[in-house]
Amino acid sequence: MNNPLRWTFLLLLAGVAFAGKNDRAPAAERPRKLPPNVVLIFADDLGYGDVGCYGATKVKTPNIDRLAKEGRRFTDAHSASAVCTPSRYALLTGEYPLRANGGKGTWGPLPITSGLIVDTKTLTIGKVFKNKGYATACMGKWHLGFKQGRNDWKLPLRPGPQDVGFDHYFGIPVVNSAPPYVYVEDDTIVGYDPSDPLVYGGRPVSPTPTFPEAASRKSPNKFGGALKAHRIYDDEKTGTLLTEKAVKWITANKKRPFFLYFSTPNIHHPFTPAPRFKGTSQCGLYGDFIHELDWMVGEIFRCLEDNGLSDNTLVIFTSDNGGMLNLAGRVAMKAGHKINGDLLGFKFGVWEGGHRVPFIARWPGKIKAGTKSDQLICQVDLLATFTALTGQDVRALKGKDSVNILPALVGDPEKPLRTELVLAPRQPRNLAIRKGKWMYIAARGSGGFTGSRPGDHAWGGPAAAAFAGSANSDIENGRIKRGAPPAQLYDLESDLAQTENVYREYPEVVKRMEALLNSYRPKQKGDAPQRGRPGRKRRGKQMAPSSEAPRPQAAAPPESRASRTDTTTPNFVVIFADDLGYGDLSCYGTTGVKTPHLDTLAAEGFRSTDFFVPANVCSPSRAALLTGRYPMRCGMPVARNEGISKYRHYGFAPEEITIPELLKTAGYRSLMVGKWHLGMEVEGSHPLEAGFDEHLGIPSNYAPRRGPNHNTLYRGNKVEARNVPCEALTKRYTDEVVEFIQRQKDGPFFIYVSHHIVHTPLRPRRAFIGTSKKGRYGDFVRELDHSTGRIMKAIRDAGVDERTLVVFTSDNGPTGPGSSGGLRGGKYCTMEGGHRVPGVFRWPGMIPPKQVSDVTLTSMDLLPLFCELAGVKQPSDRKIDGERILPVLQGKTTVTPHEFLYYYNGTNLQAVREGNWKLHLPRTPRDQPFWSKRPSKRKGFVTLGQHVLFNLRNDLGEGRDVARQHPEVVARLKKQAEAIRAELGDVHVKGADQRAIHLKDPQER
Ligand SMILES: [Ca+2]
Ligand SMILES: [Ca+2]
Repeated sequence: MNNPLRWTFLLLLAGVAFAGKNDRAPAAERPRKLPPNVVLIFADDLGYGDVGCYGATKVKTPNIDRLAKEGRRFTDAHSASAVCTPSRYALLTGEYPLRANGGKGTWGPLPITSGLIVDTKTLTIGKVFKNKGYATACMGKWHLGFKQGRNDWKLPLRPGPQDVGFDHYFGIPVVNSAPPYVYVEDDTIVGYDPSDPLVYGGRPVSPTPTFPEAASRKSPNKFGGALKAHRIYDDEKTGTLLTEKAVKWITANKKRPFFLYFSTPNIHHPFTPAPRFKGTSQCGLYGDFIHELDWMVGEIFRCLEDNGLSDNTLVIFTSDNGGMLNLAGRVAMKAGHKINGDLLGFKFGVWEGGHRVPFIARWPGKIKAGTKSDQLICQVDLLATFTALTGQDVRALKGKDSVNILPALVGDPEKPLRTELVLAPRQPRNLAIRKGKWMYIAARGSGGFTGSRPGDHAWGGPAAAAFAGSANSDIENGRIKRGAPPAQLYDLESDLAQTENVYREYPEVVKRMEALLNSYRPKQKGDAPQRGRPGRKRRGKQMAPSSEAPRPQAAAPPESRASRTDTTTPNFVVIFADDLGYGDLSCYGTTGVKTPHLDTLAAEGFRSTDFFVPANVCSPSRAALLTGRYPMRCGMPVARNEGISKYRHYGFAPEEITIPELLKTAGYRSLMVGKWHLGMEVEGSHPLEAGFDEHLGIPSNYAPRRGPNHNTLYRGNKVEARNVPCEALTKRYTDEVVEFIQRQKDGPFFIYVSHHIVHTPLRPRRAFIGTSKKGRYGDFVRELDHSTGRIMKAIRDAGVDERTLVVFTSDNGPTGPGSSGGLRGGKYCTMEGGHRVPGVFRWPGMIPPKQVSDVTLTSMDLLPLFCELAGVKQPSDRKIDGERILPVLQGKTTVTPHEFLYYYNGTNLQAVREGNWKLHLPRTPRDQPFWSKRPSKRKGFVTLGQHVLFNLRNDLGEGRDVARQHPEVVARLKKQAEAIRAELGDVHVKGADQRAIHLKDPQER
């Protein structure tokens, strides 16, 4: 097979015009040579204007420029996506990223725990070379996952690079800005010690170098253990180490044809060049990191020369996507460095700056030195190109989007090699297509970063255009104009900087481009989610499905959303009150307080009279809402107390998957404002680490005993203001929400407003004092109502009323002056007063108005509901306790999807409910959490010697024990209690599906 004659023959067969006019080497000599080696240098986030031969003046890149001087520079080369993972997927597989994941596509950066997303059976660039007996290696950043399904980081890390075409791998397994901060070699962790495994979510997290803010973001570690491996990992040594490894590998393989995929972490944030490069550029760390990259290129080149390989090696230099306007990027731009040249936009976005990248090829004697090509090419083409280069039949490639561009490397074809090119941003709906001079983008904006403030790490999109000196006819004052065309068309021949959206001038072109783009989109099955999908199981009778029954089919994948019209892509707003009782709003019957805005919300939508929260105190209720899981399941069954040191490590488990994390996969932007109470200062538990893109709030309750930061307002990780009066908070939060809605009206967005109202201290703003007949408590509720009115007005003003689902509820029952609406008990107990709260849903046109419903729903149902409506698949690797409630909200069924409800007081299982039956279980004060050990009026049963059964149908106040009349019900629910105790645990029982609680004696203070 490796007969060189055959190789040459096949090469000619593949149509490669090897010997250009200036190639003096007689063809007859060539068979004596080895096939060419290939070194692919793949930079990270290196923009179109980031190197000297593409116009940079504030950095010096002599080695990269030399490649151009001795080779060919392309001006219209693209990464297939503006995002790392999908771009790499396309490079390796020769397939558009929208084909990944069995047609669901890959759009964003791959999560830390993702399995390998390259099918081990598919042809990759590595396999193309291996087929021809090449030695192959990947050195550097991988970011395509390891292992099958989910990566638990247990060794060996297979399948991995070695299963998709690389004999050898060394490098950074995910990305230099995200954990684990260890090196991986082949399928093992460098410095791995079996007695100290690497544990995702392990506490304490293992140390890793940190850098000043100027280096831009490096995410906190999320792994514990593997201390030695963590010690070996050093950001500032990575560039040097990778280069040494590459040089060593080339030298060892110089006798064979070889392929090196050298995937540098430069210049992805954090910007951590070796100290010797610091201060060497004229544009800060950003430029210094480019200098290190240039040095790396020079070292590889020198190694080729030293080994006599430089003539017979094709070197390709390119980048996985455009430049990013992170802090270092901004500093560089201010110093006069144009990271993406004159192109519009940045990394993640589909404007040219996001994916038009440097692309240089050097191959002495084959590629004419010092030339330039304007051919439209893409990295997805390297698969076919390498296939042709190695004399294999390009026509045999099946299911690939790769075009052989070898003719554009070694010759000057007159005709374009590519007739069209699909280009992907972060947001599926902004998918774009290039054909000739036309670039069509299927939605408004760039579909990339949406950071709107110059201080945002991910500043980008319209908001950052002016800063980069760009102008665009759709943008006004940093936003997409009202009335801008719904999609974009650019003539890149006359307007490479994309200043003018000519969508309205060329309707025929738009139509043609749209049709062409749609031909690439995954085929649609089913219709808009609210009408249900084929394959979804309808629930039968109420009691039929057990908790083991198959869960409803997951909703359609995100990309199907992309092709829906905007009106069916809802925004989600969750307004979450604190300690607000079932009877505290006028629409739920309160007296002495008027809540007209909330009453309108209910009247215009769906009001639940049986809305269950699975906790009777703050933190667990919040964890359950965000994860769709019982607090015991997600490891957060009791409230945090920031003022007590034992809660130091007790936070929101990073392993949990949250609503904003899921919605992010469908292009949602999420805001959290208000009280977090899930451990803002615990590693991995901050709102930004739980998936929110933006955050403004205080850590927990507004109470001096909650520590010195109880009145510190944070924006993300930064202090926004200290010593903020409680009275000011609600207005501040509401202002933030209103501003966010205005800014994000092009959506989709998710807002979680977590009020302090009506938790103590009862301190409404002055304007509300005396506005109710229930003192400060009622006045505070009035302020909550007023805030809700402002949010609803902002939604209307933004024109998104008909595509916004608003949910209002509370985290647990009332204290002191609050009203449980006739229910027994309140906060801190498992009577209905502790767990049944207001629940209101409003979405004009989708949820019929004036509905009052007693169908049991829970706060855990929000995650499945939002996933379904956003077209996002629910996590399938874990139990989600929330159920599908859309048919209930739409009045199509009155059957609850919940067979049983479980009432925990902290870690103590105290009651089980089935339909109207509620069985209270025996307990002692020792079982109780500290807040319920002593009897008081609203604490329900502190001690219970035997089972007590209530029928809520006619005894909602839980007053008449009917256990003796219904022994069969008692027996059934006792059995169910045992089953759930085994699954979720109890005070002295560790459940089979219970996450470890990072807290000693959780029931004790
Ligand atoms: Ca990148
Ligand atoms: Ca609360």
